[in-house]
Amino acid sequence: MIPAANPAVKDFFHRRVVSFMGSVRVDLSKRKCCKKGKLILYYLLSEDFHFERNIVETLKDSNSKSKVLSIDPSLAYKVADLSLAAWGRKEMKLAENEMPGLMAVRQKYGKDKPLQGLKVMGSLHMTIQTAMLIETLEPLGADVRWASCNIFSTQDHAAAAIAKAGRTAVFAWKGETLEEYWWCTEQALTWPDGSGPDMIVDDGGDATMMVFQGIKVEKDPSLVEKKYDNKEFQIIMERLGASLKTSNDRWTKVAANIRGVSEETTTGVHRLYQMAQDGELPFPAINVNDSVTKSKFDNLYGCRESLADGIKRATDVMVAGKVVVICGYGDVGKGCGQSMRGLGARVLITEIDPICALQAVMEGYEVVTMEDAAKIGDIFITATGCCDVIGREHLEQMKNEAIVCNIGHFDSEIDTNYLETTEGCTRENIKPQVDKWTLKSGRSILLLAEGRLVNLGCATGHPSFVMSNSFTNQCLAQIMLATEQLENKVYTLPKKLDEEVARLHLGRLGAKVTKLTQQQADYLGIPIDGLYKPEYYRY
Ligand code: NAD
Ligand code: 9W4
Repeated sequence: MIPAANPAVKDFFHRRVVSFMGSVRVDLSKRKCCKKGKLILYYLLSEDFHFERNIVETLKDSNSKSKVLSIDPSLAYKVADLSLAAWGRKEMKLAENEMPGLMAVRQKYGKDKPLQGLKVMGSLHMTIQTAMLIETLEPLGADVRWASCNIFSTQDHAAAAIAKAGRTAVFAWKGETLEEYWWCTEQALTWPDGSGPDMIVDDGGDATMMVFQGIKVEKDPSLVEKKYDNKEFQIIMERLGASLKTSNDRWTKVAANIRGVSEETTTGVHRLYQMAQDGELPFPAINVNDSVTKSKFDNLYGCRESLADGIKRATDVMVAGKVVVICGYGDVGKGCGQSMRGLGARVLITEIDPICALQAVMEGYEVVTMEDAAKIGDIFITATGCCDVIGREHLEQMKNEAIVCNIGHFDSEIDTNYLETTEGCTRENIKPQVDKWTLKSGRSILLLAEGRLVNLGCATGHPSFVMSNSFTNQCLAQIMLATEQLENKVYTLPKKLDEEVARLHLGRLGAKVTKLTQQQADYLGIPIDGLYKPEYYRY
């Protein structure tokens, strides 16, 4: 047995076994002892062993070679490395000061416990900030299970802290395969008694999609026999096929029990409206994305901070005095512009929309085309949500060692395909997420995060304060789902709650909001305690 009193030894075994996880699987399934057998045996006897138990049994379909990782509802967690829990916990402690909205929710609703007895499943990036969200839902009474919504986005120390606390079941690690990802999602959707959640916190719509497709498959089992071009969809269908073998109404029952979902992002919200339009929304949904206190923080204030964070961590470049070209002047572009200008850059903007272009000019930026900007920029940032914004012709014209990155959602803004497929373009990896590409021009550029989101690839995304705003909206949405009878429609959070979220964050910043007198309220024709603006007001 590994001596419990010696954490260093325990940690050593822990790390070794985690790094041998692949071979552990093989050896256990063959019941054979390998070279590493002794080491593994020690570990199996230690108190921290939870990883491999029951995880990787395969359900072999007699008609196909597909493998489906089987579900174990009794499993408490699967994370990369439980020994990271103390680090995760320390970061969560620090986040308390920066997430005043969540702390206020704990205080305000902790006594009444509006989520008492309700099962909440989360499919949302398993980060430190999300760990803070989980630990806000818990004292409100929720029984929580969690998975990440992206195979790369888990912070393993955050997942470990949640696993170690032992209240919420968590299935998430950085670098999941797609098969593992969907296993994690189903694990989080399956309570130990086999039942599903009462409510879902979704980011991108994957948890909702699993339930939705589950119902579809139960209505039309032939769907699981088909072969799908989309690899990920094929994996989901194989999972649902396996589920269908044990029950032909599991997901229909799960959906019937769900009071609703609160959705975090544009993509997920889009999917929900689509389902609603087709008359197929299986339960009520709350669009958290479009709360002002979510979207402004995510797009404008969040990117204003995390863009510079990403560029600096990747390159250590001095921004002052440089020519920074920002493509797109929506909320994200506006934040990026402020950030770069704040550091002393000369900022140029490209835009297609005359209104946004005029806004940029009114802010004192130069508005130019990429054709003109390509030759003079030192740093290029795409923030359009569009495709082919920086093309091969622009890349070839750039100054030597120009920095090129994207902060928009999709990696289609920069023509990285040109770099990867053109003879004469060569890549030198400087460090993770930083590549020096030498082009046909003979000059080089520095491409960050392979053209994917630079603030997430090269840094840790938005600061906790930003996420506190988003996640406070999530908590209020969950309370709304728990306490109100809603129809199968997509709702936005009432503006009153948006105002409440803002109010909950003001105290931490030492701000004092002026209270209207009755006379002033009458004059403006609004109540003293809000709403302060009409629905159509653009903040
Ligand atoms: P937005 O629609 O408000 O702004 C995009 C702007 O780009 C618009 O003004 C549009 O006119 C302009 N545009 C479109 N095509 C263009 C082109 N070819 N050339 C120049 N300008 C063009 O959107 P937003 O809220 O600013 O978000 C922009 C992108 O950033 C989206 O993909 C969004 O999902 C993403 N986003 C990323 C993060 C992050 O953390 N990285 C956070 C929020 C949003
Ligand atoms: N993160 C992420 C991190 C690394 C990463 C393939 C290898 C989004 C929102 C929040 O997506 C997120 N590495 C990738 S993709 C990828 C994605 N790859 C791609 O090649 C590298 C993500 C929300 N958020 C914050 O912004 C701060 N706290 C939060 O919870 C988190 C992560």
